[in-house]
Amino acid sequence: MQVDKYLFRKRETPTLIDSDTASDDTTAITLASALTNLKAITVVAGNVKFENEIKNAIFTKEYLSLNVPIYAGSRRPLLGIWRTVEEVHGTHGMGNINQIEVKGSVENEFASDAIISLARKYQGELEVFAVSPLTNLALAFLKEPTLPSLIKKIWIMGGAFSRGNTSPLAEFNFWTDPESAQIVLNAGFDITIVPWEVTEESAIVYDDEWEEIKSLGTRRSYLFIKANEIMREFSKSKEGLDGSVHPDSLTVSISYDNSIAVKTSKFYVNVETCGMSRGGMLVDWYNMTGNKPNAEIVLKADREKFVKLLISVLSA
Ligand SMILES: [Ca+2]
Repeated sequence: MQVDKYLFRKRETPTLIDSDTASDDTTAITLASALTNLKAITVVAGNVKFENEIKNAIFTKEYLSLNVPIYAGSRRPLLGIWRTVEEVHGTHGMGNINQIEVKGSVENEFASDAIISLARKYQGELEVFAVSPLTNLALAFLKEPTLPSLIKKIWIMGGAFSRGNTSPLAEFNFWTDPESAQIVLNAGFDITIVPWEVTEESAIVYDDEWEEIKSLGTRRSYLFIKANEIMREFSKSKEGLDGSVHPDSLTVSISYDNSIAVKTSKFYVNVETCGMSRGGMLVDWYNMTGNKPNAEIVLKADREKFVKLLISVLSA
Protein backbone atom coordinates (compact mmCIF):
# COMPACT_ATOMS: atom_id res chain seq x y z
CA MET A 1 0.00 0.00 0.00
CA GLN A 2 1.34 3.37 -0.99
CA VAL A 3 1.23 5.88 1.85
CA ASP A 4 0.02 9.38 0.91
CA LYS A 5 2.69 12.03 0.85
CA TYR A 6 3.06 14.53 3.64
CA LEU A 7 4.33 17.81 2.23
CA PHE A 8 6.84 19.20 4.67
CA ARG A 9 8.77 22.42 4.79
CA LYS A 10 11.87 22.97 6.85
CA ARG A 11 11.28 25.29 9.80
CA GLU A 12 13.72 27.89 11.02
CA THR A 13 13.38 26.83 14.68
CA PRO A 14 16.93 26.42 16.04
CA THR A 15 17.24 22.95 17.58
CA LEU A 16 19.76 20.68 19.24
CA ILE A 17 19.56 16.92 19.49
CA ASP A 18 21.01 15.22 22.56
CA SER A 19 21.56 11.66 21.44
CA ASP A 20 22.97 8.28 22.48
CA THR A 21 23.50 7.73 18.81
CA ALA A 22 22.40 4.29 17.62
CA SER A 23 19.74 3.04 15.17
CA ASP A 24 16.60 5.18 15.69
CA ASP A 25 18.71 8.12 16.89
CA THR A 26 20.11 8.36 13.36
CA THR A 27 16.57 8.53 11.98
CA ALA A 28 15.72 11.21 14.54
CA ILE A 29 18.79 13.15 13.37
CA THR A 30 17.62 12.73 9.77
CA LEU A 31 14.21 14.15 10.69
CA ALA A 32 15.59 16.94 12.88
CA SER A 33 17.95 18.11 10.14
CA ALA A 34 15.27 17.94 7.44
CA LEU A 35 12.48 19.58 9.42
CA THR A 36 14.25 22.10 11.66
CA ASN A 37 17.32 24.28 11.77
CA LEU A 38 19.52 21.74 13.56
CA LYS A 39 22.41 23.57 15.21
CA ALA A 40 24.23 20.81 17.08
CA ILE A 41 24.34 17.14 17.99
CA THR A 42 25.43 16.38 21.54
CA VAL A 43 26.27 12.82 22.52
CA VAL A 44 25.65 11.17 25.89
CA ALA A 45 26.20 7.72 27.39
CA GLY A 46 23.34 5.33 26.71
CA ASN A 47 22.58 2.80 24.00
CA VAL A 48 26.03 1.49 23.10
CA LYS A 49 29.71 2.06 23.95
CA PHE A 50 30.37 5.80 24.06
CA GLU A 51 33.16 5.64 21.44
CA ASN A 52 30.74 3.95 19.06
CA GLU A 53 27.99 6.50 19.71
CA ILE A 54 30.45 9.26 18.79
CA LYS A 55 31.45 7.41 15.65
CA ASN A 56 27.79 6.82 14.75
CA ALA A 57 27.00 10.51 15.16
CA ILE A 58 29.92 11.53 12.95
CA PHE A 59 28.99 8.84 10.41
CA THR A 60 25.38 10.08 10.28
CA LYS A 61 26.52 13.67 9.86
CA GLU A 62 28.90 12.78 7.03
CA TYR A 63 26.53 10.35 5.33
CA LEU A 64 23.75 12.97 5.27
CA SER A 65 26.22 15.80 4.45
CA LEU A 66 25.09 17.82 7.46
CA ASN A 67 26.88 20.98 8.43
CA VAL A 68 26.37 20.49 12.17
CA PRO A 69 28.95 20.42 14.98
CA ILE A 70 29.04 17.36 17.27
CA TYR A 71 29.93 17.67 20.95
CA ALA A 72 30.87 14.75 23.19
CA GLY A 73 29.24 14.81 26.60
CA SER A 74 29.06 12.60 29.63
CA ARG A 75 30.53 9.14 29.21
CA ARG A 76 28.43 7.75 32.04
CA PRO A 77 25.31 8.50 34.05
CA LEU A 78 25.65 10.45 37.33
CA LEU A 79 25.20 7.42 39.60
CA GLY A 80 24.29 3.81 39.65
CA ILE A 81 24.89 0.71 37.65
CA TRP A 82 23.82 0.76 34.05
CA ARG A 83 24.48 -1.18 30.89
CA THR A 84 24.55 -0.58 27.17
CA VAL A 85 22.18 -2.53 24.93
CA GLU A 86 24.10 -3.73 21.88
CA GLU A 87 21.62 -6.62 21.58
CA VAL A 88 18.98 -4.05 20.54
CA HIS A 89 21.05 -1.87 18.20
CA GLY A 90 23.83 -4.12 16.87
CA THR A 91 27.46 -4.49 17.96
CA HIS A 92 28.35 -0.91 17.04
CA GLY A 93 24.83 0.47 17.36
CA MET A 94 24.26 0.92 13.65
CA GLY A 95 22.35 -2.22 12.82
CA ASN A 96 23.83 -3.84 9.74
CA ILE A 97 26.21 -1.02 8.91
CA ASN A 98 29.41 -2.61 10.17
CA GLN A 99 32.16 -0.87 8.30
CA ILE A 100 31.89 2.61 9.73
CA GLU A 101 34.61 4.90 8.51
CA VAL A 102 34.54 8.53 9.49
CA LYS A 103 36.77 11.44 8.55
CA GLY A 104 35.71 14.12 10.98
CA SER A 105 35.90 14.47 14.72
CA VAL A 106 34.01 16.13 17.54
CA GLU A 107 34.43 19.72 18.73
CA ASN A 108 36.59 20.49 21.74
CA GLU A 109 33.82 21.97 23.84
CA PHE A 110 32.06 19.65 26.30
CA ALA A 111 28.42 18.90 25.31
CA SER A 112 26.84 20.49 28.41
CA ASP A 113 28.83 23.69 27.82
CA ALA A 114 27.74 23.69 24.18
CA ILE A 115 24.10 23.37 25.31
CA ILE A 116 24.57 26.41 27.55
CA SER A 117 26.30 28.52 24.89
CA LEU A 118 23.76 27.65 22.19
CA ALA A 119 20.90 28.41 24.58
CA ARG A 120 22.47 31.82 25.24
CA LYS A 121 23.14 32.42 21.55
CA TYR A 122 19.52 31.80 20.51
CA GLN A 123 18.09 33.73 23.45
CA GLY A 124 15.20 31.54 24.48
CA GLU A 125 14.45 30.20 20.98
CA LEU A 126 16.37 26.90 21.14
CA GLU A 127 14.38 23.67 21.27
CA VAL A 128 16.09 20.51 22.49
CA PHE A 129 15.34 16.94 21.43
CA ALA A 130 16.34 14.92 24.48
CA VAL A 131 16.09 11.43 23.01
CA SER A 132 18.58 9.84 25.37
CA PRO A 133 19.51 9.66 29.07
CA LEU A 134 19.37 13.19 30.48
CA THR A 135 22.92 13.44 31.89
CA ASN A 136 24.18 16.20 29.57
CA LEU A 137 21.13 18.36 30.24
CA ALA A 138 21.28 17.82 34.01
CA LEU A 139 24.95 18.83 34.05
CA ALA A 140 24.20 21.89 31.92
CA PHE A 141 21.45 22.94 34.35
CA LEU A 142 23.66 22.38 37.40
CA LYS A 143 26.29 24.63 35.84
CA GLU A 144 23.81 27.25 34.55
CA PRO A 145 20.72 27.47 36.80
CA THR A 146 19.03 30.01 34.49
CA LEU A 147 19.05 27.47 31.63
CA PRO A 148 15.27 26.81 31.83
CA SER A 149 14.62 30.44 30.89
CA LEU A 150 17.13 30.24 28.01
CA ILE A 151 15.62 27.14 26.36
CA LYS A 152 12.22 27.29 24.71
CA LYS A 153 11.32 23.65 24.99
CA ILE A 154 12.70 20.22 25.78
CA TRP A 155 11.10 17.29 23.97
CA ILE A 156 11.90 14.24 26.07
CA MET A 157 11.62 10.68 24.86
CA GLY A 158 11.58 8.76 28.10
CA GLY A 159 9.70 7.11 30.90
CA ALA A 160 7.08 4.40 30.92
CA PHE A 161 3.67 4.45 32.60
CA SER A 162 3.99 0.86 33.75
CA ARG A 163 5.33 -1.33 30.94
CA GLY A 164 9.06 -0.78 31.20
CA ASN A 165 11.34 -1.91 28.39
CA THR A 166 14.44 -2.16 30.59
CA SER A 167 13.05 -3.15 33.98
CA PRO A 168 9.43 -4.06 34.76
CA LEU A 169 8.71 -0.37 35.42
CA ALA A 170 11.43 1.62 33.71
CA GLU A 171 12.09 2.78 30.18
CA PHE A 172 15.75 2.75 29.07
CA ASN A 173 16.53 6.52 29.07
CA PHE A 174 15.06 7.11 32.54
CA TRP A 175 16.47 3.81 33.82
CA THR A 176 20.01 4.66 32.67
CA ASP A 177 20.16 7.95 34.57
CA PRO A 178 17.16 8.48 36.85
CA GLU A 179 19.01 11.10 38.93
CA SER A 180 19.52 13.26 35.86
CA ALA A 181 15.91 12.72 34.80
CA GLN A 182 14.80 13.90 38.24
CA ILE A 183 17.05 16.97 38.05
CA VAL A 184 15.81 17.96 34.58
CA LEU A 185 12.12 17.37 35.37
CA ASN A 186 12.29 19.52 38.49
CA ALA A 187 14.41 22.30 36.95
CA GLY A 188 11.58 24.39 35.53
CA PHE A 189 11.97 23.68 31.80
CA ASP A 190 9.02 23.67 29.43
CA ILE A 191 8.86 19.92 28.85
CA THR A 192 6.87 17.52 26.72
CA ILE A 193 7.39 13.81 27.40
CA VAL A 194 6.78 11.06 24.88
CA PRO A 195 6.66 7.86 26.97
CA TRP A 196 7.58 4.35 25.88
CA GLU A 197 4.07 2.88 25.64
CA VAL A 198 2.93 5.68 23.31
CA THR A 199 5.87 4.98 21.01
CA GLU A 200 5.28 1.24 21.13
CA GLU A 201 1.77 1.90 19.87
CA SER A 202 2.32 4.83 17.52
CA ALA A 203 6.00 4.93 16.53
CA ILE A 204 5.80 1.55 14.87
CA VAL A 205 6.58 1.00 11.20
CA TYR A 206 4.78 -2.06 9.85
CA ASP A 207 6.22 -4.46 7.31
CA ASP A 208 4.48 -3.02 4.24
CA GLU A 209 5.68 0.46 5.17
CA TRP A 210 9.17 -0.89 5.81
CA GLU A 211 9.17 -2.37 2.29
CA GLU A 212 7.96 0.92 0.85
CA ILE A 213 10.80 2.76 2.58
CA LYS A 214 13.25 0.18 1.28
CA SER A 215 12.04 0.77 -2.27
CA LEU A 216 12.49 4.56 -2.03
CA GLY A 217 16.14 4.16 -2.97
CA THR A 218 17.36 7.40 -1.39
CA ARG A 219 20.40 7.86 0.85
CA ARG A 220 18.07 8.64 3.74
CA SER A 221 15.98 5.50 3.19
CA TYR A 222 19.10 3.33 2.90
CA LEU A 223 20.39 4.68 6.23
CA PHE A 224 16.98 4.11 7.82
CA ILE A 225 16.78 0.49 6.68
CA LYS A 226 20.37 -0.50 7.45
CA ALA A 227 20.64 1.28 10.81
CA ASN A 228 17.31 -0.05 12.10
CA GLU A 229 17.37 -3.64 10.82
CA ILE A 230 18.69 -5.26 14.00
CA MET A 231 16.47 -3.15 16.28
CA ARG A 232 13.50 -4.25 14.14
CA GLU A 233 14.41 -7.90 14.63
CA PHE A 234 14.70 -7.31 18.38
CA SER A 235 11.32 -5.53 18.53
CA LYS A 236 9.68 -8.40 16.69
CA SER A 237 11.32 -11.35 18.40
CA LYS A 238 11.86 -10.08 21.95
CA GLU A 239 9.07 -7.53 22.43
CA GLY A 240 6.48 -9.27 20.28
CA LEU A 241 5.82 -6.18 18.17
CA ASP A 242 4.68 -6.11 14.54
CA GLY A 243 7.42 -3.89 13.21
CA SER A 244 10.28 -1.54 14.06
CA VAL A 245 9.70 1.05 16.78
CA HIS A 246 11.01 4.64 16.44
CA PRO A 247 10.53 6.51 19.73
CA ASP A 248 13.16 9.21 19.03
CA SER A 249 11.75 9.83 15.57
CA LEU A 250 8.20 10.14 16.87
CA THR A 251 9.41 12.69 19.43
CA VAL A 252 11.03 14.87 16.74
CA SER A 253 7.93 14.48 14.54
CA ILE A 254 5.57 15.62 17.31
CA SER A 255 7.69 18.74 17.79
CA TYR A 256 7.31 19.51 14.09
CA ASP A 257 3.60 18.72 13.80
CA ASN A 258 1.88 19.02 17.17
CA SER A 259 -1.26 17.41 15.73
CA ILE A 260 0.61 14.07 15.70
CA ALA A 261 0.08 14.20 19.48
CA VAL A 262 -3.62 13.39 19.56
CA LYS A 263 -4.03 13.55 23.33
CA THR A 264 -1.83 15.35 25.85
CA SER A 265 -2.18 16.37 29.46
CA LYS A 266 -0.10 18.22 32.04
CA PHE A 267 1.04 16.51 35.22
CA TYR A 268 3.57 16.73 37.98
CA VAL A 269 6.10 14.07 36.99
CA ASN A 270 9.00 12.71 38.97
CA VAL A 271 11.38 9.76 38.67
CA GLU A 272 12.06 7.00 41.18
CA THR A 273 15.75 6.62 41.98
CA CYS A 274 15.65 3.67 44.39
CA GLY A 275 15.61 -0.09 44.38
CA MET A 276 13.75 -2.30 41.98
CA SER A 277 11.63 0.55 40.64
CA ARG A 278 14.67 2.73 39.86
CA GLY A 279 13.98 4.77 36.72
CA GLY A 280 10.22 4.41 37.05
CA MET A 281 8.23 7.46 35.96
CA LEU A 282 5.96 8.80 38.71
CA VAL A 283 2.99 10.60 37.20
CA ASP A 284 0.83 12.44 39.74
CA TRP A 285 -2.42 11.63 37.89
CA TYR A 286 -4.74 13.00 40.61
CA ASN A 287 -2.47 15.84 41.79
CA MET A 288 -2.11 14.22 45.17
CA THR A 289 1.20 16.00 45.83
CA GLY A 290 -0.35 19.39 45.16
CA ASN A 291 2.72 20.21 43.05
CA LYS A 292 2.30 22.31 39.93
CA PRO A 293 2.49 20.33 36.67
CA ASN A 294 6.06 20.30 35.35
CA ALA A 295 5.54 18.39 32.11
CA GLU A 296 3.07 17.74 29.38
CA ILE A 297 2.75 14.04 28.58
CA VAL A 298 1.75 12.74 25.19
CA LEU A 299 -0.91 10.15 25.97
CA LYS A 300 -1.86 9.20 22.42
CA ALA A 301 -0.28 9.80 19.04
CA ASP A 302 -1.35 9.50 15.40
CA ARG A 303 0.69 6.62 13.98
CA GLU A 304 -0.45 7.09 10.36
CA LYS A 305 0.46 10.76 10.33
CA PHE A 306 3.86 10.02 11.86
CA VAL A 307 4.66 7.35 9.27
CA LYS A 308 3.47 9.64 6.49
CA LEU A 309 5.86 12.36 7.63
CA LEU A 310 8.68 9.85 8.08
CA ILE A 311 8.27 8.40 4.57
CA SER A 312 8.07 11.85 3.02
CA VAL A 313 11.32 12.92 4.66
CA LEU A 314 13.04 9.64 3.77
CA SER A 315 11.91 9.91 0.14
CA ALA A 316 13.59 13.29 -0.30
CA1 LIG B 1 18.16 7.57 21.73
